Order: sequence, then structure tokens, then C-alpha cells
Amino acid sequence: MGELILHHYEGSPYCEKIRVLFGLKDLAWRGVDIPTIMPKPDYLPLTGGYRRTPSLQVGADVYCDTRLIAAEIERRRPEPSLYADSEGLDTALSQWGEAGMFYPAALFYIGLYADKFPMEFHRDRAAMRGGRADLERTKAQAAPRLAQLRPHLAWLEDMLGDGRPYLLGERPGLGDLACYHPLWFLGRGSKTAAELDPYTRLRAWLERLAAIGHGKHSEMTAADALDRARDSEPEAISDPGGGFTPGAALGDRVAVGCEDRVPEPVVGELVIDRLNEIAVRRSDPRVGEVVVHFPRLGYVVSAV
Ligand SMILES: N[C@@H](CCC(=O)N[C@@H](CS)C(=O)NCC(=O)O)C(=O)O
Repeated sequence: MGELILHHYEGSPYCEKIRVLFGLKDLAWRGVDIPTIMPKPDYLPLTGGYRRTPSLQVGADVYCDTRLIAAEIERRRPEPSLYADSEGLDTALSQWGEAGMFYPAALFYIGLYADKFPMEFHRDRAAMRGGRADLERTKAQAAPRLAQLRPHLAWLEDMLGDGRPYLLGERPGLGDLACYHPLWFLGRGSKTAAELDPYTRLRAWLERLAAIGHGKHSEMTAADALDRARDSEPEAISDPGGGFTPGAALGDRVAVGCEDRVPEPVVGELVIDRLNEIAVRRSDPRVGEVVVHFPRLGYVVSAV
């Protein structure tokens, strides 16, 4: 297996999901610490414009979005399985957890501690959503977002009600990791962590997940990671798929953009078009030819 390089930063919940996945699979990996806000001059040459965090680099292949990163790690290291139950059930649980809890938890935390974040951070996140920073509005979000989060906390407590250690039974899986990381983020502040106090089973479950750890990890510089991409060839594609993207065929020049915020499209030649994966080949003077991969869900492909 090629060296796994996670472009991440410490305080990112989605990165924590993948770091614990490395722990679950007892994997060795390298980390590159990337900026939390734009500009990201040593990151975008690799991704072609995707600015979100994290991405996983393996040589000259770059996997964007934790939904695909998790599937790719599972493909490369199937044991122990990432799925505590079936792939379908774990994935459905993880979709629910992230869709239901990530924004309420993040906006509760950021609203409550708004004055502790630099104004550049607020401007960056507002721009990412296509708006303008408004500190008072950000602060006013804390209470309603907490109200939206609470039903999810109660449901998680209920899921653990029969004393099972993990959401789908005896083993931790993708569903656990996706529900864990937004709440891990709350644990970083005493006032936000206090919201979890009434849920005793939930807290014990969070502790079990935290105890999994992060596998074996060492950092590397962004420059070394870019050199690694430049000195590698993208992996051969044995099964490119085809026919899954309306309006685009393998070999077409396309733009792949996020659908839930400013799209920041990544442009290249469509080289993978599978049920759950899209990839484009592109090149950049700093890294040469790379293939950038995305999950199907959450991304839109348009012809260029
Ligand atoms: N669906 C994406 C969401 C990733 C995401 O929103 N990450 C946050 C950090 S936790 C982010 O990108 N924030 C802006 C940034 O880091 O530039 C995934 O699963 O990877």
C-alpha cells in the first residue's frame, strides 16, 4: 500500500473522523498540517481548487471528502472492516449523523465562542457559504443550533439504550465515526462539552471511540507532499466505469464542484465515473499529472 498522507489540521472534526479510522485499522500514516482558512497555496495545486479539509493523498492520487476517503481506506485495508454491520446500514447511519449533527454542533460551538475566533476565520467561512461575515448573527446562532442538536443527542442515547458498546452492536464502524466527530468538536470547549453531561451512555460511547486513538502517525511538510505527487504516477485505473453521470462521458473535460456551498470546481478529464466515485485527471506545474477523486454524493459534474 502506498504511503497514506492526510492533509489535515488538528481542530477539524472531519479530520478527526479519518484519524480515528486510522486508529481503527491500526494504520501508519503521514499528516500535512494545512491552513484552516484560505489561502492554501501548498494545498490547492494538489486538489485543483478543492479547499475543504481533509483530503487523502496516495502518491499522485488525491481523494477528497471523508465519505470517499473512508471507502478508499477500506479498499486498501479491508481488515478489520470499517462496517460494523452492512456497508448500507453503516453508510446510512453516517449520512444521518453528519447531515443532522455537523452544522448544529459546529455553529453552536462557533456561535458560543465567536469572540475567540479571529475575524479572518469568520470572513473565510462566510465567503465559503457565499455570504458576508456578521459576528452578531453568528453569536445568535448558538441557541437555535443547540436546540436542533439536542434531539440527535437523545436519539444517540436511545440507540445505546440496551447497553451495546457501539451504535450497531459490539464493534465500532463508520456509523460511529460519523456521529462521533461533531460531538468530539463540542468536547473542545467546557461550555459546549457541558451540554453532553446529561447523556451518560453517550459520554461513555464517546470515551470508547476516543480511546481507539489515531494509529501510527508522523507529520511531513507540504513541500514534501507536493514533491511526492510530482515524483509519482497516478495509479492505473482498471475499472473506470461509465454511464453514471448524466451529460458527461469518460474522456470529457468536466468540472466537479461541491453542491452545498461555493462550488470551487475542479476541472479535468473524467477518468472514473462509477456509482459512488468520480475522478478527474489534471495537471499542475507544481505536481505534474494527478488524479483527483470525489464521492458521488455532494458533488455535481458539469461539462466544460
Ligand atoms: N463532506 C466533507 C465536509 C468536510 C468539511 O466541511 N470540512 C471542514 C473542516 S472540518 C472544512 O473544510 N472547512 C473549511 C476548510 O477547512 O477550509 C467531508 O466529508 O470531507
